This record gives sequence, structure tokens and C-alpha cells, in this order.
Amino acid sequence: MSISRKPSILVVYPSYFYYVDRDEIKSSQLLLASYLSEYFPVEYADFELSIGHPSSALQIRRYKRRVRQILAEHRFDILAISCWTSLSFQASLITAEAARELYPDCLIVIGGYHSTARPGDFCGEDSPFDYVIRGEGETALKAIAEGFPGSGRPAETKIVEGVSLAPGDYVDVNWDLVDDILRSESPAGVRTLCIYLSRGCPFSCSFCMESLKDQKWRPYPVDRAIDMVRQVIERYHPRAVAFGDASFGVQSRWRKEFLRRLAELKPDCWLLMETRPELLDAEDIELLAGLKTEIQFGVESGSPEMLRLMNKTRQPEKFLADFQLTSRILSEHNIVHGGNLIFNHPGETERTLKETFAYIESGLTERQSSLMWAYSAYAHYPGNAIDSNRAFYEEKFGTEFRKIEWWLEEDNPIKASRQVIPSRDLRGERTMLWWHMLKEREGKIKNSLTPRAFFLAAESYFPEWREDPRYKEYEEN
Ligand code: B12
Repeated sequence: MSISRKPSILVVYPSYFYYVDRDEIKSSQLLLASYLSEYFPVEYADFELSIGHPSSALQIRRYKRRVRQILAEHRFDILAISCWTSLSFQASLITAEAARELYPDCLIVIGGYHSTARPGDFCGEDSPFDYVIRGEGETALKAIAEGFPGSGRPAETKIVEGVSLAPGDYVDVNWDLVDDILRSESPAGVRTLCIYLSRGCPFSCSFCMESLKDQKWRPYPVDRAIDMVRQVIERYHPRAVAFGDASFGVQSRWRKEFLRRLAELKPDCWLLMETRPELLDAEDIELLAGLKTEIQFGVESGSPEMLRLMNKTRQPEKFLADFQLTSRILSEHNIVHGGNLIFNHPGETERTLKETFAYIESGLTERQSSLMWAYSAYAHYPGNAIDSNRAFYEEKFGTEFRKIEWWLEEDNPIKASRQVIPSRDLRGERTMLWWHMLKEREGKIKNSLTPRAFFLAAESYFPEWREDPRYKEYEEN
């Protein structure tokens, strides 16, 4: 195909199957579309919002038909599909196949974390994909789009290494691209909008594949970061603005300046962020105390041995002590915060589970805590350090990765990704030991929460707690 005008681009988030997540605007895809919209005509489509999450073979067939319909209603030269998490692999494939059938000459590009981890999954003789971009997509996709009018489709699928964007090239979010979606999907008001104030993460946790991308922490200048917060609040008045940064506020100078300016701005919505205990000191907490804030911490485990294995920190004892101290100061200021735990990471045993629960219990106080513990079982995503060192875990701990390429199958991907036996010690029914240990202590954990923290935990994470009289009591007051 040869065109003389600038090619038009449709950026698509294809959704995924069998699992319902938060239906919010996807920040990474919107940011990519925002960047491209400075150079090309761009449209944005989110099949999670427009079609949903099919959860049976019948619904998947319907999903296929809807995808075809939606694509047929759009005119584009380039289809940019985001296989952001591996969960979207099947949906990405269906979307690309439908587009190839409808528009044999269009260029189909795929990017996202799965493409970064397993670019080969999108190649092969029958592949509908023309380009697979690894890492950050902006500059690579811009170059491909610029070349497309002259060179057309490549003869076979090409894998391209994306170059990470320098802060000087950052763009603001182009909310116009999703304005219609936001207003039609949220007639009663927008709940959460997520923005990034930085890119990159200098840490290399075993279970996270962020380190496959550029590890340099690259923030927006503070002025622009504050402006983005102001803009999104003024435009949509959301219930919450989330900072989706892989690690919020890594540089102390940036963080302090940002938090000082944020305190001056006094946003009236909730502010959600995730960071590490050693990246928040008493001065930062003072600044946050006047705002409606919820801070998440990836604590991951209370076992020093597991924290070392997770490569979370080289000083696990200090990390755990830092978290307890930070959590206490946050509770003194009535700031709700979460401690996220991963159970059954490869290498987990009954002993390390006991260490984690002893750590949790050592911090429980009578109704004075604003710390909400949240937990999940280890899910195996390609591209993380565990994936590249599977043999180590298999030999040393007897770890079993039961569904090693789960995304290639049409099963429930969330269930399939969790088919991991962590160690010889936790086989069979003992794989659920963490769950039983947690249930035994849930009452005590619940009772340590302040009424406000209890209410917010029930609102956001534990719907079953809404049956508890404390929930109603707080709601009525
Ligand atoms: C923010 C975040 C979230 C937010 C998303 C908020 C939102 N509204 O979008 C929330 C909390 C909702 C979330 C949820 C989940 N997340 Co998450 N999340 C992240 C995080 C921290 C983002 C990283 C970041 O800083 N991005 C900044 C932007 C600029 O970079 P980017 O996201 O990589 O986007 C660039 C490229 O990917 C590329 N790109 C993306 N799409 C496309 C498309 C094309 C065509 C091209 C060319 C390029 C391209 O260009 C983008 C711009 O540069 C990462 C990593 C981490 N450290 O934990 C995990 C991460 C992405 N999440 C992950 C997972 C697994 C999940 C969940 C499944 C968890 C769960 N069990 O519920 C859900 C799924 C949500 C979903 N809808 O898909 C995994 C994915 C791993 C994998 N191999 O699939 C990651 C990598 C963490 C990990 N464990 O390794 N997440």
C-alpha cells in the first residue's frame, strides 16, 4: 500500500478473558496514544470498556464478532495493539487476526510487557503482526509510522528494540482522546484516573519484569507533574487520582519538592500511590497528612530469607524494621496504607510462612492501626527473574511451574498463572497453607484497624467485611 498523507493510527487495548479487573482507562496506552497524536491522526479504543471480559467459550465467540464489528467501523492505516500484560495474549491475537482479514494492507504493531518478555510469541509464518516492539513504544512506533507510507509492510514480522523516552520528550496526557469514553462510561462521575509522574524503577524484584526495561528512574519535572495532577482534577473531578509509577518518589529532592507543592495544591480527591518504606520519611508523611492519601507498600513477605530470595532488598531485617516504623508514623497521622504480600513465591516453606505471620502479629495493636494487609498468591509472568532462573528454583526448592506458557492456552489465565508449587514442603493440599494461616488470624488483623481504616478496607479490598456491623456504624457516622 502506498499513501501520500500521514498514516492514521488506532491504538487498541484488547482486554482479556475470564477475569474482571478494575475497568479504568489504561494509562500506558493512553500515554502512548498521546505522544503519537502530536504527529499523526490517532484514535484510541479500549475493548475492556466497550466489550468487557468474556468468561466462556460462547462469550469469546461473541467477543470475536464484536472486535470485527468495531474494527470495521474504524478507518486506520496502522493498528497498534497493546499486549500490556500477558493476560491479553489471546485477545491481542484475535484482534490482530480480525484486522488482518478486514484490512490486508494495514500495518499491525504489537507492544507492551508481554511483547518485551516474549517477542517470539508474535512471530511465525502465519503471524498477522508486522512489528513487535519491546520496551517503551513511543519513538519506535513513531519511526515505523513515518516510514510506512514509503516502505509499506515488511516481508516478515520484525522485532524492534524500543528506546526509552528521555524526560525532555515526555508529553502530557491528551485527555481529548478518551473524553467520550470517560463521559459515557462514567455518567455518575469518574472513579479513579491513573497518571505516571515518572518512568523506570531502579530495583530488580525477582517477581517483576520492570527491570527488563530501562531501570533508570526518570521523573517529570515537578512543575509538570503538579500541573498534570491539577489538570486531571479540574477536568474530571475523579474520586481518586492514582500515581501508577513503578516506584513513586525515588529521588528524595524530587519527592520532597513534589509533596510540598501537592500539599499547597490541596486536592480534594483521594491520592493513591505505591512506594517503598525507605522512600518515605517523617517529613514526607507530615506533608501527606493533610491530604486524603492511600499509600501502598510492596512488603511482599515478613521472612528475611524470602525477601533476599525476592531480591527485594539486601538488608531485609532493616527493610522490615523500616516498614514497621513508617507504618506506625502513618497510623499516628491516620493515613490509610496497605502492605501487599505475595505468598507462595518459589522457595516459600512453612517456616517462611510462620516468619511472615509472626512479623504481621508483632505489629498488631488494638484498633490503632491504619495498615491494611493485602495478599495474593504468586502468579508467574514471563520476563521476570524467576522465569529466567527456573532451573535454580526447581533444583534448590523443588518448585514446580505447572503451566509454564499459560497465556498460549485459552484457559482462565489468572488461575493458570498461579499453578506454581513453591517448594517440596508445600505440595498437595499444603499449597494452600498460607490461606489457612491467614484465615486463622484474619479476625485479629481486622480488629487492629481504626474504624476509618476498617471502612476503607471493606470499601476497596474486602467486600465481605461490609457485612460486619463496624462497616455500617462508620457509614452512618
Ligand atoms: C501501574 C501498573 C498497574 C496499574 C495500571 C493502572 C492503569 N490505569 O493503567 C494497575 C494497578 C491497575 C495494574 C494492574 C495489573 N497489573 Co500492573 N503494573 C503497573 C506498573 C507498575 C506500571 C509501570 C509503569 O511505570 N509504566 C510506565 C509506562 C510509561 O510504561 P509501560 O507501562 O511499560 O508502557 C510502555 C510500554 O509497555 C509500551 N507499550 C504498551 N502498550 C503498547 C502498544 C504498542 C503498540 C507499542 C508499540 C508499545 C506499547 O509503550 C508504553 C509507553 O512507553 C507495572 C510494572 C511494575 N513495576 O510493577 C506493573 C505490571 C505491568 N503489571 C503487571 C500485572 C501482572 C498486573 C495485573 C495482572 C495484576 C493483577 N493480578 O491484577 C493487573 C492487570 C491490569 C490490566 N488491566 O491489564 C505485570 C505484567 C507482567 C506481564 N508479563 O504480563 C507488571 C509488569 C508487574 C510485574 N509483575 O512484572 N498494574
